[in-house]
Amino acid sequence: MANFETITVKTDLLIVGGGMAACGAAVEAAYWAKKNNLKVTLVDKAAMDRSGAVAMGLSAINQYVGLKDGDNTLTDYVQYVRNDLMGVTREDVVANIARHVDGSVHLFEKWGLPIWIDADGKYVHEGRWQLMINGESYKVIVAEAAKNAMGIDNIYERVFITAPLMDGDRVAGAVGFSVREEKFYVFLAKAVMVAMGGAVHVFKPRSAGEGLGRAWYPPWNSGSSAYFTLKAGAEMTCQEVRFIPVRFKDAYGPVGAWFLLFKSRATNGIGENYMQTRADELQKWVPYGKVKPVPANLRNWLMMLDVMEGKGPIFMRTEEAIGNLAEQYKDDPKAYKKKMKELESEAWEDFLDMTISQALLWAATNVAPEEKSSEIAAAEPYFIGSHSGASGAWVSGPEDLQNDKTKADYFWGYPNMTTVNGLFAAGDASGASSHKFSSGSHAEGRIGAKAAIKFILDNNTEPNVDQAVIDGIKKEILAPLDRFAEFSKNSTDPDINPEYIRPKMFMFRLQKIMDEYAGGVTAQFMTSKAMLEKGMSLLDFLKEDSEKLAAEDLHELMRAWENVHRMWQAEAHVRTILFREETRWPGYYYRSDFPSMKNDWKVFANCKWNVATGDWEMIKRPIHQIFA
Ligand code: SFD
Ligand code: AMP
Repeated sequence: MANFETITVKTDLLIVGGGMAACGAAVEAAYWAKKNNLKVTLVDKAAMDRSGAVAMGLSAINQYVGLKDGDNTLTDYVQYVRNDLMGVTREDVVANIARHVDGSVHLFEKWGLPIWIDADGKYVHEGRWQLMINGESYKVIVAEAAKNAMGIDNIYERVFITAPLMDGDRVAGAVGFSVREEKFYVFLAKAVMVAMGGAVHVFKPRSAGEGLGRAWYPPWNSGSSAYFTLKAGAEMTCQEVRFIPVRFKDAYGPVGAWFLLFKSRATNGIGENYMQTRADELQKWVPYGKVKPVPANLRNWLMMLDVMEGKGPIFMRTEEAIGNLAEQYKDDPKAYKKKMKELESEAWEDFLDMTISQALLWAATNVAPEEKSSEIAAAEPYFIGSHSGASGAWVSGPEDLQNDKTKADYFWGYPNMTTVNGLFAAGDASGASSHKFSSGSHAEGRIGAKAAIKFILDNNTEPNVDQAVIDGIKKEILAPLDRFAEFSKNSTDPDINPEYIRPKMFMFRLQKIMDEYAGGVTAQFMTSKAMLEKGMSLLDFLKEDSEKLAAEDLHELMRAWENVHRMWQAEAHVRTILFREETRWPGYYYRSDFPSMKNDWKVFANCKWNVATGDWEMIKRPIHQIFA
């Protein structure tokens, strides 16, 4: 039997994850912990310098409110998020992030991140809320500050956090294993900050064959945040609000810079602009159909209607946009040439900063963006609470932003604490607070970590976990290695074996179920009660077979558990789409049996897995408007 050495680490605050939210949490927690003589420990499955969504870098900071400069107010930002999410948002949590996000951006700049500056010394905006950056080293810069604050001895890299540890109704730490050495880790903590990102590859991606695995969001964000919080018994919110990003087709290059900075149009196969030809459709989704900017899912929806009518492909008119921007220099050949070179290099840098594979695809297919349009398409669904989706844990808001009506529903003592004592969440891990992106996730990590330190000071008792429980979990986590060792010689091809299923095949099966029954690309993002119920019954079989996962080595053991985490994210999603009997975000998913938005569904659809019974509970929570 696989019997790894067990390493036990005792700490006060445990931060699981090493991405944007975790780096924010690290900087803030280290500051307050030092003042109070507490210990903070951080665990990342990868190396913090390049882990998480910002691994390749980014070309914009998507949340900057500019509060001090008087550019915008908190109300402006809350209205933007509320409208984009068709009314479903926690205004207290959104505003709390928005009032702190500029501070994170200024820290990034201080730490060395180059933010574009115009001739007047002002930040160059991509759009109203977005700043342009030279962001290839964004993550390295943010991680360096976190590491300096924490001290390298308090950071564990390449340790995959597998599950929570509980002490009654309070979190007591986490367990995981090294992906490089035969070591099993037990972290005992008085509070835990969950910041393990969102979930990718729950649905079948568009990429196949030689491009297999390519996705917009990082494939290594595999639903660990959702699994961890669900298994700890935390209430979850917006599990139905997946994000379908429209991206450059096949290499998933982002479109924001093209639409906002380059002011590009997208047109269909016969040259029509669906935002104009389909404008009437927006009336069906009022009040959100008439707000500006048009909500992301409705922009998707108008495009999808064209595609469903066979009017594809859809093109980003890069050549037209670049031509328009250079037009005013036309009479001066030298200035025109210079402007064209500048626009060309900005176009390439946009991808080289954050989605290098899109630049590679352009090079491989002889695309010069100033000459030729590029195809865009709606990608497969992602679970990401920080971008234009909203899935995550249901967390307490801050006390000072509550009113008489909201306090009982939205506040329980510590900002960003989930419904489980001592368990905090930020970034993709916390729900109903979309549009925080990289900068807002960092700010939310800071908010949550400060509150977590306060929680520890108010509840400063040692966690108590039964050794027999830890022994049982260790056995369960390492079991896939034993299964492979015992049975792999029973067949000539170790991939095909009646005794077990390997993680890759398991993932394909999960993705096929989700794609076909829960409204993936193949189903044109459409589903219904009957489809979801059939999908759920197939997920039940998959769950049974998850006990037969086998792993040849440590890397595959990680793959095995990543897919168990994805499966839980999938189940929370299917159950919640089934629960919400309406279509609220048609460009994210469409319920063919409930094809319109309904007033009585203007609520949060929450869910909770009962730790004692294993049953799921579905809960409606009220949406309170706090800002004008
Ligand atoms: O253009 C475990 N994002 C963008 N944000 C912006 O501000 N500007 C942009 O330009 C953005 N765009 C963009 C973005 C992301 C990507 C991939 C692309 C383009 C191509 C979004 C942000 O990146 C995102 O909002 C934040 O990064 C979210 O922060 P956070 O902390 O919630 O997630 P993370 O950074 O991915 O970190 C997750 C961490 O968890 C670790 N981890 N550790 C231990 N055990 C486990 N089991 C774990 N599972 C995961 C990871 O290693 C990582 O450290 S654009 O498209 O809009
Ligand atoms: P994306 O590259 O699609 O992730 O977009 C980056 C940022 O620009 C996000 O804040 C998006 O919500 C926003 N955005 C992208 N396209 C548009 C658009 N057509 N209109 C308004 N905002 C957009």
